[in-house]
Amino acid sequence: MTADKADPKPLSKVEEIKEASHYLRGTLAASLEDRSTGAIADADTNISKFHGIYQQDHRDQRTERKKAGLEKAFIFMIRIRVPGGVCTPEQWLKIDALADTYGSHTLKLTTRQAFQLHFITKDVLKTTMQGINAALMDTIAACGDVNRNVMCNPNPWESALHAPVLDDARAVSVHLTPRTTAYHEIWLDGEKVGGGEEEEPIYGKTYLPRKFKIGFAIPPSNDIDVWTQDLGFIAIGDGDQVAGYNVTVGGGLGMSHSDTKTYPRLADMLGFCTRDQVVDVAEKVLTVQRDFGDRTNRKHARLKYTIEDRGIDWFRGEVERRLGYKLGEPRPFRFDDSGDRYGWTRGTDNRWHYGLFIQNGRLLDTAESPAKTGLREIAKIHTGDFRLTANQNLIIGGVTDEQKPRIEALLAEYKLDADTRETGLRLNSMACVALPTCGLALAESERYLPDLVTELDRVIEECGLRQDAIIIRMTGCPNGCARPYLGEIGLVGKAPGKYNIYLGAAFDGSRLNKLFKPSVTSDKIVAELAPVIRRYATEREEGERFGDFAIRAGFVKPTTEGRLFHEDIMA
Ligand code: SRM
Ligand code: SF4
Repeated sequence: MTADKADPKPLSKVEEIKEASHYLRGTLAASLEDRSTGAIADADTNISKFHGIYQQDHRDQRTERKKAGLEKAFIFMIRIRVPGGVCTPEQWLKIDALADTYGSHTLKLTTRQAFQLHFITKDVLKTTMQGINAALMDTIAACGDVNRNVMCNPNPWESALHAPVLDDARAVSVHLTPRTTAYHEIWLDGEKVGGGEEEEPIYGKTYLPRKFKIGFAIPPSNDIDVWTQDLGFIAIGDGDQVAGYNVTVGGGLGMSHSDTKTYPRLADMLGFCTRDQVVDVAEKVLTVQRDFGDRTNRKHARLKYTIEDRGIDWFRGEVERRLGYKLGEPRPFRFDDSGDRYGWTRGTDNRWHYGLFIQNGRLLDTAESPAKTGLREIAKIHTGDFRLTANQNLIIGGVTDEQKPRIEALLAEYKLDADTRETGLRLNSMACVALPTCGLALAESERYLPDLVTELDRVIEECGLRQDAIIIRMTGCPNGCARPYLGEIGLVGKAPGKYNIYLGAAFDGSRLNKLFKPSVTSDKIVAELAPVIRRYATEREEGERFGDFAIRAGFVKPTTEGRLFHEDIMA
């Protein structure tokens, strides 16, 4: 399963590490035992990702520790898979307790509907993993060159469609979960399976060339940003039944500032499949990428490059050959937006659902809002479910008429009803983690965006745009974790205190934005954006979105293709 048999280039280093790892064992078990350092062995840092664990270090302490001759302050981030973002109140309580006992007393709700625990040290890594298992959750394949957490629109207002689509998302997730028993062996003291003889029927020994992402969208909501997924399924409803899915392939956002061959790309339409074909289609799309993805260059290894290089017609042909049947013609659908709905909505199942704004998905207790404690109190009495959204927010799902007043009282007591107070800009803001934990961050993101929004809100209020939803997204580097290239305003870190500003993405996630101003220092961002906001307030047409206006008014040129060329996005 090499990238291309005719390709003379050597395989990337990570390919060797995977091959030698005996189905993801590596020397992880020994690394955990080694008390001489807070780190694990270098090669194991690649393998641990497949187990949902990233080795990081506290970046705020780097310089100080270096001066003092100390090793870095090593910490681990654990990503907990939540297929479709749905978990039970019992699971919530257990994960919440783990964050307090072993983590940083915060929970991070991610842009892919998963939980992250930060600041876990090596000595308690295994205990924390066992705690996650006790919550009947796992972290396998939350990271690494495998299929990641499968996303699904948490759509509470069309519950008739949500239930079957969530079932399909879960079925795909289960089918594409690695079969290796290394996970159980290492973290749960499970029985050792001799010599790595087991098989990975779908992945093989070296898994995929790179990460692989799948999402299920339920129109009219495109909250999972289906066009950014390696593989997307757009549910096509037929009354209260799911007729099947339009299938999209080849989305992805990561790029590097320095590498002109990298770029964000929106997916192509592949065809239509029925519900009973969905798992098969997912497997075949994934195996084509397994066999043809570039294993020599990790910056060119995502499915988007395979499709860009070989063409969508070739790709469809290869998938259909493996399926043994042809995909159908895509069916009509419409997306209205890619954001979340806040407050109470009543589903078709007559249950109530509350959409809750959690700034940048960081759940913690602050003096103004003891949000983490508040949600714990809600979880103690809640009989429905929790649904993590793809915009780092949360839905308290399936609330009965009887319970609604109790939950309402807790929302007010713990000031969890921020959606009633904040501007449309803040409610549509999203930032990646970045500093101090992310090893790739070039600039602040999660710790900075809330303050920037406060500054921008002054202009927003002055222009009478308080209620207007404008999507603003920030990341600390160009990898795109908060999907900034789909922000009507996108800010991407270039260096400490410096950001590229992008404008012009579509509100429904169907068009990438374009570079507006390169390398703007933090103190100049508001001055650059204020004139655009002011003109939008006075010159917009009826119902015109900010991203569309930015193009019509000539601030940026439209992107006519799903793919962006490096010169469109880089200075
Ligand atoms: Fe991401 C790497 C955080 C969603 C593209 N991402 C990272 C790492 C693990 C840094 C690292 O490799 O050392 C970050 C950990 C930071 C920390 O301290 O927690 C990180 N990514 C995140 C999260 C937590 C951002 C958030 O604030 O919510 C999201 C976790 C999702 C999850 O639950 O699985 C997250 N990352 C995304 C997305 C958005 C999405 O998937 O919808 C993208 C863009 C879509 C895509 O994949 O193209 C994304 N992350 C990347 C990339 C660039 C990949 C590429 O193809 O170039 C990297 C770097 C890499 O893989 O080399 C990366
Ligand atoms: Fe880290 Fe960059 Fe992802 Fe932000 S976008 S979390 S800085 S890798």
